[in-house]
Amino acid sequence: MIEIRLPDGNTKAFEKGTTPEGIAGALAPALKKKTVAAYVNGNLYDLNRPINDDASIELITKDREEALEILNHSAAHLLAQAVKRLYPDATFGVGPAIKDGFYYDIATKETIKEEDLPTIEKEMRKIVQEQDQMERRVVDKAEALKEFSGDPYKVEMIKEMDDDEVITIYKQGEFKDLCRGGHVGNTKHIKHFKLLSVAGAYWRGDSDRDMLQRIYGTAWFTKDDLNKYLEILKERKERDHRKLGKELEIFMLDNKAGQGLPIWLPNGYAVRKTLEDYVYKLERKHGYLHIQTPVLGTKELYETSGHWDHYRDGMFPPMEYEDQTYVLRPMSCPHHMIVYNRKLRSYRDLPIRYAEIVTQHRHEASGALSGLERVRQMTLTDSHIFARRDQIKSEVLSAYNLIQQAISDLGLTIDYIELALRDEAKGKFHPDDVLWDEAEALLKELLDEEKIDYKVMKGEAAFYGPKIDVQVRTAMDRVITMSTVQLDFLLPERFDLTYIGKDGEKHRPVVIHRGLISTWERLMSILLEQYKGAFPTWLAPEQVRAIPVNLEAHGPYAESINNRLIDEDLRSTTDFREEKLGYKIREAQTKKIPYSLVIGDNEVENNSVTYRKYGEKEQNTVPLEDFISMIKKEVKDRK
Ligand code: TSB
Ligand code: ZN
Repeated sequence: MIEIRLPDGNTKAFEKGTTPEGIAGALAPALKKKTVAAYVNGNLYDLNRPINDDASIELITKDREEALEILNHSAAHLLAQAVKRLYPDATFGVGPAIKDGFYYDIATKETIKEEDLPTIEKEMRKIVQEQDQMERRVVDKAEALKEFSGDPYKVEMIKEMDDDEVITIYKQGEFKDLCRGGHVGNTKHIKHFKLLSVAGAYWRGDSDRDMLQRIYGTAWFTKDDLNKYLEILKERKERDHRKLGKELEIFMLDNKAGQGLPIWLPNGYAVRKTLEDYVYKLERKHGYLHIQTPVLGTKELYETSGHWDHYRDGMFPPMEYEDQTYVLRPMSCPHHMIVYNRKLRSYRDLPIRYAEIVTQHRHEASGALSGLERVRQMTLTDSHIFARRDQIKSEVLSAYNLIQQAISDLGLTIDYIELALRDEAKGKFHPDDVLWDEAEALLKELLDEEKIDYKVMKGEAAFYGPKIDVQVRTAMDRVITMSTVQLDFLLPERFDLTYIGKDGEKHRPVVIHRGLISTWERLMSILLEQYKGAFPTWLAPEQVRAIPVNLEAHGPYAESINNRLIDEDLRSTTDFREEKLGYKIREAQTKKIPYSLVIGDNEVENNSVTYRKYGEKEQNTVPLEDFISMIKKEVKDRK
């Protein structure tokens, strides 16, 4: 017999070799049903793993977060087993649990397509019926290598393990997997699951290695939970900016035009232009000076800045032209340094805040590209602020406040702040530790003083300095870097920037890099998902569409309304197509236009409009002038 200590402090005697399942069952039948695995002396034990010595135990019940992870991890094994049955040549990479699901990376000769998933799922259900025990076995390295000799990816992982590492193999039916474990003990416990999608994934995330097929799935403890989750996924799909962007004709991507190089369509351009006007005005109010610099720069420029040494992976390859080598710029900072340096500066001139809507190009792995969210040509709401040291805090703070305001004007919310610091161990950054320490300490101090919570991200700094990254959570539940404030002592050195101080001596300014509301591309992806394509009036590509009931009788009045609205800086159109009125009204709704106007006799006679607001049932008739004031106020208030 062995003594098992329970979390309440009591101990109980059990047969040697009892399992977490056995213990749960002995305590209460209901508990057995709820238990998924256990911590035995703090170590994760499968539901069916024998306990051979005295121990303390903490059962993991279904209500705990890690229970779902254990279930999903077990489901990944189930998936692999089913795939191996259907595709006998399959070899396997890794198959972990992830948030709300699992995946497995698999290599097969025959490509696995989305249509194949139901067949695989059916095979998984068969295995569940078979009620296979998921048995754990400890092996040494030599044995592990022998067991997986047919699985090159597993062999690679085993070879990298320490010689004395405890290696475990899990076997269920005819299938075995290399795995650290934490399983539900028997395939019969995996009841409510679904395979979701298949995508390409490089082995070890390395684009120079094999491309495997990653099958995603999700597993839950109840049918209800599964259905709820599938409902959320459906909702997310409807919000997917790639889908909305196409339906609403915001942007397009075309492989012939180039991967990751989006084309902005008329509706997208209208929103982008509105945003640009908004940023321009906001920045002018806050003392920014707008400039425009080229998308191309000499390699020498980027050698001076350090981008060539530290950021080359993120750049397109250089091109030779006349006697020079040029690069597509990945960032605008070097140009802004040159603009600062064009004349002598005095301490009285600072701070100088150069702002630019910067088009730039970056190399992003093709697998990382995603709609507008991550692209290869992007246009950033950028700024570089040149300041004296005594101005750093107030400048960083006012940059941050402006970011806050812009995010709130757009109807978005900050999820959290990241403070990205260097990682000395990486050694990739500028060697001047004193400058780095000072820059990092300053940002920390500022966030602390302002009582702004933040997460420290070691190793995530830019090569030229630490940064504050503002994270926004999308409606698709992804966290994305939206805005950034970066403190830089390095580029001023590299470009030998100076100003003449009060003392008549030369001093070095600091540079604050600031991204206000990300790039138009990323921002648009977030806005589309946030609003499900139904933009608030101030941002809507088409704010008003005037539809005459009868072209001849009401067309001229509709046209005059349209012209009047355009003169008032509103984005208005008319629909004069030879289509049925009902069709036109419905289309204005599917295009999510905030105001559709139906113009008939009554309107012509009274110089009025009858409007219907997007998403509302009732119509209102008001004098034209009232309509104009109302909508203008709405735009002004950014409601
Ligand atoms: C703020 N030199 C600074 C600038 O002065 C800079 O470029 N910083 S950055 O590298 O962090 O990029 C600024 C912002 O661009 C990021 O915060 C992010 O919101 C956006 N961004 C970065 N890469 C991409 C991409 N591939 N696609 C779309 N947007 C991107
Ligand atoms: Zn910059």
